[in-house]
Amino acid sequence: MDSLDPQGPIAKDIDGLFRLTLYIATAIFILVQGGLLYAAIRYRDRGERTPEPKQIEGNARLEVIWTVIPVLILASIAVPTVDRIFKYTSCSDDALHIEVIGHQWWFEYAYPDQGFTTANVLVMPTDTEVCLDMASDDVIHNYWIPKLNGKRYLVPGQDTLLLLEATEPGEYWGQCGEFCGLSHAKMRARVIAMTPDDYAVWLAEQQQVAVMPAEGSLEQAGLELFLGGQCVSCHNISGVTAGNPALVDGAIYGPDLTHFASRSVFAGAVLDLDEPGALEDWIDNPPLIKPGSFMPNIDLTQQEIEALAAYLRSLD
Ligand code: HEC
Ligand SMILES: [Cu+2]
Repeated sequence: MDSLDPQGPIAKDIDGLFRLTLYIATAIFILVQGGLLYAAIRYRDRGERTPEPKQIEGNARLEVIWTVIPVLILASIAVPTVDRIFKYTSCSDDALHIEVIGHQWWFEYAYPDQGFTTANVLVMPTDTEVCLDMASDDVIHNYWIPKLNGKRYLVPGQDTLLLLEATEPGEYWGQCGEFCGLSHAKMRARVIAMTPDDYAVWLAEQQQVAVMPAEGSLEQAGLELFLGGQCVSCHNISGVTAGNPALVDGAIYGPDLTHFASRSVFAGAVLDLDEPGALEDWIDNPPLIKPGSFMPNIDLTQQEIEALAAYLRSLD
């Protein structure tokens, strides 16, 4: 998460603005401090030998000069800044649209043209302008992927947008940039940029319904627990659950789990799916891992947890 290591054209453009300002400020610093040092040494008090300085009162030409120069300096920063502000507050017509919905404490991503929803990991193609249509389901959040662009607020009742573009395939880390409650620090984001070909494969996979476990397997037992218990009232699994809680107005719901195991990280991108026991610990007691989590501790037995985890791991 390093905004001084910009990746992609938007972040590099903004970084150019930062550097322009930094260079101008550095030049002014050297000039002003140099002048100050020069005056302090050249005109220091030499006791008896100090000549009486020339007394000056008012100088119209000097005053015009030291007003005009700062105006020009500020204008040289303001003009490109205002230009970028407008440039990055609207998307071009052929941009790829992805919706970002902020929740306490995870980011949901909807791909409206393909009709599926995912969470925590935003997948996008490289060399494509991606337009994030952002909203919040509860309080104010802030979407920030430092290597790809600056921050932008997610505000309840308001639509905001943020542009992302990556040139290199890879992982880019992010973090909610606005204090949003107890587990704000554990509300992270992961962006994965793929080549357009890989992205097309990923899209096709995400549009499939969930795989069904084999009859009599541990995964099958997990699926039954999932459908028979509370899980189903908050999570959608396409092809498995009857309704999608995200579509019920005002409902508290969790991430779509249809392709849960295709994501490297979960629970607000703070837990690693490859980490042994991480998923089991999460199912066992979510508020212990993320204070205040809206996924409750359901008091499951170790056996139930293992079956549920096995089932969730099969959802790739
Ligand atoms: C009251 C609603 C609710 C219930 C019931 C519930 N969950 Fe959740 N679940 C959530 C919320 C909210 C999150 C997101 C928590 C966070 O990241 O802060 C979540 C996150 C998860 C995640 C992580 C998903 C991801 O991609 O980040 C898994 C896995 C999960 N739940 C499984 C289950 C299982 C299994 C059950 C049943 C034993 C269950 N949940 C019951 C609300 C619920
Ligand atoms: Cu937040």
